[in-house]
Amino acid sequence: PLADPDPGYTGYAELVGVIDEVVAAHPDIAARSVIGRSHEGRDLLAVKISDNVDVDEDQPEVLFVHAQHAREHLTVEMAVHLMRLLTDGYGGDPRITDLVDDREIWILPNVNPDGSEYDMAGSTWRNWRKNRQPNEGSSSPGTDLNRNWAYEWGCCGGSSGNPSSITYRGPAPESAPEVRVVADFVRGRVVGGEQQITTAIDFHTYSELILWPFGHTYDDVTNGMTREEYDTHAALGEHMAEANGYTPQQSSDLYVTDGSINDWLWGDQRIVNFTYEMYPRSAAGGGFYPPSSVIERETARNEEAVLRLLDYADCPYRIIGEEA
Ligand code: 0X9
Ligand code: ZN
Repeated sequence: PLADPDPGYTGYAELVGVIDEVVAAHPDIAARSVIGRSHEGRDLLAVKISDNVDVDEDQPEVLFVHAQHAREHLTVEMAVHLMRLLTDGYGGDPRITDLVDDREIWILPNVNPDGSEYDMAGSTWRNWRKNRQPNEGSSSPGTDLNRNWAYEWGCCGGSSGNPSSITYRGPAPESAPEVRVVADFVRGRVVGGEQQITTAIDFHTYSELILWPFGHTYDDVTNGMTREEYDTHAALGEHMAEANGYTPQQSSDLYVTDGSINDWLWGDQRIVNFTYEMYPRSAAGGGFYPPSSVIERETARNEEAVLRLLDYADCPYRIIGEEA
């Protein structure tokens, strides 16, 4: 049986409090905005971290997405850790200072708050993955947000058309309000015809993996990805994995998925991007519910890997020796 909800994990109200505290303590480099609302009406928040935070400067932008899957609570802790690392480190740590000065960093600390709250609200964890949107003609609620993105949606046997499945793709791409809001946010970062976000990580648990697109096909080179583009993802994935000890691989090597954020961010928006599957490596380490005593260690573990991505965000292709 699953253990009781562990009060060491950050619920939605507490998360909003942490965000407000970070922004209040560092108003010159941290700002929050409401980018939309969840199905149940919770604010979907974005935290921007950069110097001159209230100005849209012409700097490479980096996106971090957390908690598409409700029960993967360690990913919310990862967002909290990154907010604190990048703000507390500013002015003292020269590497962090330079990256905050020269990048615009977007952290979406919980894109599925309805699901996370539901997962935490009982006397035991509920093992919930999807959002909490009702499904017409079914008593099973919820869409798997990471099967609802509008690139090759439902193409390839990597999602389910059955509302009771944990990988239900929804009735149409972007039918989940949470996906629509985040997709609109990302599309909104196209300025002067150019997508400002160059690189991204979508945080999940568990298995200790760094995954890159595509998930809908086993092929590495496709109509949507050249050899150079594939090699860039692989090299950057391996460079980050060297720092955190995760296993780097193409996402379809895990299993085929369609409608994932990874495939959309690359296939539709040309953002070099990765899925991190955080701690633990296997179910024996606690699966989706490791004790909160591991939070500090397992979020700090990704600091160097994240800083490497921020570093390469000016031109990810330079990791394979290409200019553009
Ligand atoms: O199935 C998923 O959505 C992810 N695994 S999880 O256990 N966190 O649910 C893996 C997604 C990897 N595939 C792609 N990103 N395409
Ligand atoms: Zn997940």
